[in-house]
Amino acid sequence: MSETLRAAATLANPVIPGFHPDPSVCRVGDDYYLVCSSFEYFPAIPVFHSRDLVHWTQLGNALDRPSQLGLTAATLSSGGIYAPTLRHHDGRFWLIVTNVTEGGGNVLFTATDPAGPWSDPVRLPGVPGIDPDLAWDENGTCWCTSAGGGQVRIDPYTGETLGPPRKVWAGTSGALAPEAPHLYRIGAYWYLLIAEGGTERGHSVSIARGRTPDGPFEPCPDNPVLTHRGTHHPVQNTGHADLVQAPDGSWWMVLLGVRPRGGTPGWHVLGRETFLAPVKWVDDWPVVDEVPSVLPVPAWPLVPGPAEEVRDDFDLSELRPRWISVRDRPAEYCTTKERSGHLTLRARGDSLDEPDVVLVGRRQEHLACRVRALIDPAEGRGGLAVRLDEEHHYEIEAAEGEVRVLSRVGPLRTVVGSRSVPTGPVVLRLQISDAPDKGPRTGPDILTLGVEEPDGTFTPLGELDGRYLSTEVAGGFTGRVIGLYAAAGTVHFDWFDYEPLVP
Ligand code: 6LW
Repeated sequence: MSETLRAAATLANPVIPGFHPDPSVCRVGDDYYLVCSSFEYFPAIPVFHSRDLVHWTQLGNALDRPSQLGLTAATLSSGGIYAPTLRHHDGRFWLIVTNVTEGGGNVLFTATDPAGPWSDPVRLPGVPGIDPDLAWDENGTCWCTSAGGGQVRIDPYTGETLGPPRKVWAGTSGALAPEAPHLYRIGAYWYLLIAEGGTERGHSVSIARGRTPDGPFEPCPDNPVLTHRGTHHPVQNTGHADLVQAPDGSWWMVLLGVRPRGGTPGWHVLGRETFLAPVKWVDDWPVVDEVPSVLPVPAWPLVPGPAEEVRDDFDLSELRPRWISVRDRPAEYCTTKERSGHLTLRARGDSLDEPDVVLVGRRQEHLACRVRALIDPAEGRGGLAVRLDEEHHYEIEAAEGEVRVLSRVGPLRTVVGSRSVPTGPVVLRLQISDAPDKGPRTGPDILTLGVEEPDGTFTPLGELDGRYLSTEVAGGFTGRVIGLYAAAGTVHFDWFDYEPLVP
């Protein structure tokens, strides 16, 4: 790649690719921090850091102790932890989320270091709704505004509500799902930013302003201030935004969007991703032209973080922050301490269909990629999986002497291919590439699963259509997660490679 191309690639939008929806951002000095929703996955709420708004490095996960959240088997896919707001106030970071699992509700956490540790939860039983926001006025009063819940003053230290919630603004025109509120004091006004139209193709961002934090709010005459609905733009479903000002005074919006591909109706497979867009102000209203596919070079120096290594050798005592599991990750089922330099997984359920599957995965963040893993199945059965949810996953599974490619799509479970292999460790491989053109019926991508021979050549055992692991087929709010799992007994993984490819 030429230097020019490499420079352009580094400014590609999304700034945080893969299943990273509902971004919320704040700045402290020259540092930006950003969090996303995590749904049924544990640890929950990934926390990112950036010095330039373009390059983001994951610092950790805010909710990394089971005592902070209750993701039990009652939390099905796309349940769990929704739509955080991250703010910095009074010398600390404040994070508020909704746990939609029964008994959860809106909960608040604090930290002095966003990398953690984060506090135990402060519950907010008096705050109804989802997508809670936090804003402090000049008197230090904390306002909590939520979708479907209205607005209420709270004591953020105790979780007590001060008075009953009030409805403040229902959006511009009776559009579907006014949600994701964020309240800001900017100049002479209080602004209430929301998403409208639902998180699908009709998604949009609207804004209203008033003189006080509780309104009354006057809608922007140009609402929605951002939407890509009904356009050919490769980024769709744009909405659920948050605003941040750079130290040079410029304004930026982080938001979620998706990249549907293939024929009609288009399928997105990486979930809702985090994009960045420049914001101008005209007549004290924000103007966002569109979400650029390649970002304009900002006025400040770019600060790329460390390049992500292809291989994880499982040589650290703790798993890196990108690794997530379904609902929980007890040490007796998942450890790097049992066999040195290996990830050891012990099965609970007997397949990825089970709510208590033992899976350690990472988000698929690139449209095309090659993934490899070395498994020792001598004491059990397990493998390499691509998971959208309990009912939509593909996997290559190894047991002593045999490997099989399995597919679960809705109610159908199929053994796609199998073959015998010599006993001992085996390299499993997954390749994801663009689908061949079939006109309007072209799918988004093809997933090829198979084994590597001792001489390194690849033997595919199944070539599967990627549309069945897309949100348009499976539904829900998440995206693909690629990972290692155990389905019987104990399996050991020596390493895991994830290599982005040019599609
Ligand atoms: C979230 C809502 C939304 O609560 O999707 O796109 C929901 N916006 O604001 C789940 O992420």
